[in-house]
Amino acid sequence: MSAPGENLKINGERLWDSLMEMAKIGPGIAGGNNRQTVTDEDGEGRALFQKWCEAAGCSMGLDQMGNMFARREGSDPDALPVYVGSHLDTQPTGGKYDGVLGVLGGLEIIRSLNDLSIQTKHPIVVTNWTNEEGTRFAPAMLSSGVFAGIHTQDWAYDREDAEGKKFGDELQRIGWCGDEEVGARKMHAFFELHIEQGPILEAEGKDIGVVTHGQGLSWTEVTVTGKESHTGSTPMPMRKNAGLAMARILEKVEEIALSHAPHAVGAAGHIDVHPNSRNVIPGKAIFTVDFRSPDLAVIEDMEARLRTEAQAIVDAMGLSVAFEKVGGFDPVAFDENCVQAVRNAAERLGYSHQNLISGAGHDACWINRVAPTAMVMCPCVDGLSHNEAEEISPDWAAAGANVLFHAVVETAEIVS
Ligand code: HGY
Ligand code: MN
Ligand code: MN
Repeated sequence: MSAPGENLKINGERLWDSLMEMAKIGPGIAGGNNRQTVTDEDGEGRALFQKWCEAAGCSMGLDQMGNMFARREGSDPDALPVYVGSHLDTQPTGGKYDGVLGVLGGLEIIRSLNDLSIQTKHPIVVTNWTNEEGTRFAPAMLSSGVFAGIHTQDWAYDREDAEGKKFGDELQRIGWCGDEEVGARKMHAFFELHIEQGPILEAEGKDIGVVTHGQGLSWTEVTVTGKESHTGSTPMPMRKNAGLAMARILEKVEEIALSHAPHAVGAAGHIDVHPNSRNVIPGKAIFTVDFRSPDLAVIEDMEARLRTEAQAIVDAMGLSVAFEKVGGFDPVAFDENCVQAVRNAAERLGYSHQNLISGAGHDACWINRVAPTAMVMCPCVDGLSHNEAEEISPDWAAAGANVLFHAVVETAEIVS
């Protein structure tokens, strides 16, 4: 298989312009983005992506979870395509690059192949996976999860947001529910470019992360029930304060994660107290505990200790607690051949690089179940992400896209 020459590069300026153009859709309030899944803004971003893909000569497929597939033909139409992509949906206070760099980096590969009149044997398909973030509709990576056979489509359609709207209804409402059966597509390989969302590459002075593994994730929704009462006239010993119980449980979450230092992490990002009134003792607290580790046994230990410790806390306070596992996946080892294609590309192009375990979850973690998969990462400033101040440099974006370009083209096999 002929490897692409080291002077084969993408057009970094065009990629950067496209990133900035997409960032105008669903703007945040502090310079980032709020383009949450299956909102009208998501629909606008999809339309812009489709317009760009069609201008680059691609045909667009759309499945019943709204996953988008922009196809560039290869010399052998029967060869399984090489897929490349990520997600266009963002957190409510998201950055401009999380997910988007991987989708538009894939489009930039198509544009560059067109510029250079290069044909590959395998078709290349650029993908936008619906609802990677899992912030409006849990869990994260919902649609790549259906594609990989992890979730049923009916279960996914029934997921509800905080206003009780269903995922399937919202997908229909924005007009991006396709006809294709989800998961029917077969892949020769899948590659995803993503910002690191952590501090390691920048701290180590490396341009590229060769992602060998992804850490596992566990989301447990905890519901603590106490008793609403007056914050002024209820004597302290008589209170059944669900908010206080939650605070004590979250202290334990921190303790449990730190007991597995340095790799395990734990926190609650989603927290609701009811009735959330200034002068009512919370009668209910609902929060989602997010545990992660590269080691499955550690995740299982943290999940078990959460339940034991939380039960002991509420028992001592005369309250009650319920648990629901609302998301999770085991640690992931990516395909060695695909990982080597990423490493070869970084070396050929002369980029500093190191092996990396992904701290965040990605669609690639599920697609790795159904196709040979690997990821390319570039640094982000201060390792900051899921924050509107998320930032990368144009050089980092170009480096990541160039490595992605070479890994994809080497795997898709240049024929002319
Ligand atoms: O939660 C995650 O790791 C991803 O950013 N959705
Ligand atoms: Mn992401
Ligand atoms: Mn994210």
